[in-house]
Amino acid sequence: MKIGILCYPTYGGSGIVATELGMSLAKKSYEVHFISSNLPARLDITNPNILFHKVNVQSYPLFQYEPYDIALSSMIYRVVNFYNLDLLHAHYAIPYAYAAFTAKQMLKEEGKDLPLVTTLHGTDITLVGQHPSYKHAVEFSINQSNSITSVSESLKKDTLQFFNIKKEIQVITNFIDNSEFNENTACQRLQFAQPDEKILIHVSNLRPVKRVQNVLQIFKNVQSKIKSKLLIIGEGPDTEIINQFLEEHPELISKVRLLGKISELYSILQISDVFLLPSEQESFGLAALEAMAASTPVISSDTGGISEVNIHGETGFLAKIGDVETMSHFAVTLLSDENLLKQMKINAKKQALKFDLQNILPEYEKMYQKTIEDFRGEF
Ligand code: GMT
Repeated sequence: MKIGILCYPTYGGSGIVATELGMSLAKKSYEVHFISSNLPARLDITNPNILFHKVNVQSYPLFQYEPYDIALSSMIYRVVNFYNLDLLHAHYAIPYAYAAFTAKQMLKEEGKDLPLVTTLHGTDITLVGQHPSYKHAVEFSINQSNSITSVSESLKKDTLQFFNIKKEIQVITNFIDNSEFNENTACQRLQFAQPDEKILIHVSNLRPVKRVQNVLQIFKNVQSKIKSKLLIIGEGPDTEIINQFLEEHPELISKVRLLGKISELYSILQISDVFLLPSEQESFGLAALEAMAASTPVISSDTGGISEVNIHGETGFLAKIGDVETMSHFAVTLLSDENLLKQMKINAKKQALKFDLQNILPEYEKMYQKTIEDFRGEF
């Protein structure tokens, strides 16, 4: 089967899911074509079944904004024509599902067509997709998809509530390859903390929706009771909030380390004691699942689909969005009780195994097969 994957190349969750999915399919001999503005961050291009097609946006002095969506649909059209793809899979409705629909219209003019799968990832529905500037186009392109998948029950519910969707939405959750985590992949704990210190960690693209200020406040409370370090991995618009916080609290400068975008994410998660995810919104929380796969319990806000992954009192704790005091209390409780911490680490790993790639990949494969069969049956 030849699949075209349309996704963001950056470190956001939708791009990561799309990339990991495509790479896993390629290992099973699918021919996978990535179409994106840049090489996706985690894409291993050395697999001969993976091809990458860069969308080239041609600038012109007249253009106030670069017409990425037009260049994208032209590239989709070309790739489908050149390689005879069987199916397109758009990750994130804006602009991928919309551009795929346009490409399909162009192909139809030549008597060609192929089915489109759209996976809804979160902010395309809960945040940006609801803006009046995008809402109608998002709703339209979702409805034009042959199959729609959502990464959690919660996101499915939100989609049906916010949009007039005429098709069934299938939930296929985020997944993790647990085989990438073992004792040999962990880095040296001493690189980041003294033996008597605990490690708190936050990983995100530091957008406002991640509420990094809450991460810092929680850490400030925790470190006043428990010797600890905070590691922050990622880059984004709210990096300055961290610098400002450290300016206001210089005593914490030596305790907080901002590591930026790094490729050793999994090895650092493995030496961490607790993962903080106080997001405003999280359709699933792939970052929490990655932490759990590294046996790291999660303290998160109770929003969106996080409670489908992080089980309160078992794999970590959940509290209301912005309830820094309760989250700090949970962190102190967990980090000061070695037995509880040990048990939650075991539980977190068990939970991550439920979302293992081996369980979720067949769901995607079955959905592709059915989508193609239904599509061909219509002709
Ligand atoms: O979380 C982000 O800011 C990135 C965003 C994306 O679409 O790139 O992630 C969303 O998709 C992930 C993969 O499906 C989910 O695990 C994240 O929960 C979701 N983020 C939000 O809903 C805020």
